Amino acid sequence: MKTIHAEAGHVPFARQIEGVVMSTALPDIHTHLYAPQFRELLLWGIDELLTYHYLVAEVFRHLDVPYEKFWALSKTEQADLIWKQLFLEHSPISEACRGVLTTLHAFGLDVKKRDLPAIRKWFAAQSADKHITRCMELAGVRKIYMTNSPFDDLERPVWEKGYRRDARFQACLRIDPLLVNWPETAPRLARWGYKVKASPLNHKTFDEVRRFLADWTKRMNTAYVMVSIAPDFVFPAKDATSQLIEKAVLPHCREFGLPFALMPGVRRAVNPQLRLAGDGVGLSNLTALQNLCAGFPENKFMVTVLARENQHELCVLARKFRNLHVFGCWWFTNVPHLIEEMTRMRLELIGLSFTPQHSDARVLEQIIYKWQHSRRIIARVLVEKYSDLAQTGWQVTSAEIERDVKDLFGGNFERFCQP
Ligand code: HDL
Ligand code: ZN
Repeated sequence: MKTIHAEAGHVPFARQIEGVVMSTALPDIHTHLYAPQFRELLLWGIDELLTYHYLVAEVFRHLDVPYEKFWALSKTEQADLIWKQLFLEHSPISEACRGVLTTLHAFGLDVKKRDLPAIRKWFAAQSADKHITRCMELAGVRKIYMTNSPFDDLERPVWEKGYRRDARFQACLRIDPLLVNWPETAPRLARWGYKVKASPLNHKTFDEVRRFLADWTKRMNTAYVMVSIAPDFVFPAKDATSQLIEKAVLPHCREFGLPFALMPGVRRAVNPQLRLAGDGVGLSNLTALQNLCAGFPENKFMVTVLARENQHELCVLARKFRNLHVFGCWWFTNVPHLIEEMTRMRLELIGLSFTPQHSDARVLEQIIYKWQHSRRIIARVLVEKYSDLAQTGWQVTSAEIERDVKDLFGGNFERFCQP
């Protein structure tokens, strides 16, 4: 078995690790992308890239026009404004700006020409289905996990009509309205034929919510059940969120052998005038997560938290509970400095037993930059960690590096999902 010697300055060692990390194909376990059958729900192309809500938030820092004036512009006009402000009048230094350029460069487009009309022309010549495969190849993504909501009025009809599976895409059941807005969601379930009552919550309602979850789990063949939740989420508690989790969602996930994907820390609509770009972050009390993992050892929890300040405690909880799988650098933590800090912390505290990243891509081509940027950082941290190992005289083989990277890039997650 070939052993890699990590003497100082032994270039192949670092090169070898980088090569494995940059080339290992992986499942992207949380995105907002859709199979082409969902038609306009799948966003792609330069104007979608430029009007990504991350860039909308950033452009308003340079604009003093009323929010409504911006929203009244066409998608192309919004993209032109963002290109002018964030790329031409100020260097595109932010991670979201840089990401657009990384993506264009990966397609072989010459960004130094700064020729937006020419870029638009190139995208206009692409065909969606071939473009999907090309983006996945450039990103090294072998499967795209979608975010699928029965509560989305555009998406639900596609499922009810019957969606012809696309092997490149995996459905994931997203249930935020059920858990964070029960009073408004209960009447919707009732309209759909589920005998639920908004209040008082009783066994009949819990059973009917489970029937709803079972119907959609089977219709979607979902990989997990996911919710994003506010920083003030407490468990256990008498409120609808906690009661529905305890008496409907967790029993459902046990029955179907599904992970419950919990994403705490989002403060929705802190600035509603920014629309999708208006959400913020708050420090979560992870005692709720500790109580869930301890109280329901038969349930599997896959968790990513939004506040940087919660990351260390999440790693410590993962050391205590093997039914907790840590994943990704979510949203506001998906920036180089924090990806490096979080990946290093996780490797040092929980070894190789986690999934370092997901893209959260909303626009198809984003998987290219989100994965290229993250792979480089993860490779850099792994080179350092394997070098630390080599200082002890331990010699890691290339097969072991490939095994470890495959585990980080999908292997751990896919084993965690197995019923
Ligand atoms: O709730 C979520 O899944 C978040 O990822 C939000 O969709 C957020 O708007 C986002 O796109 N973050 O990257
Ligand atoms: Zn997301």
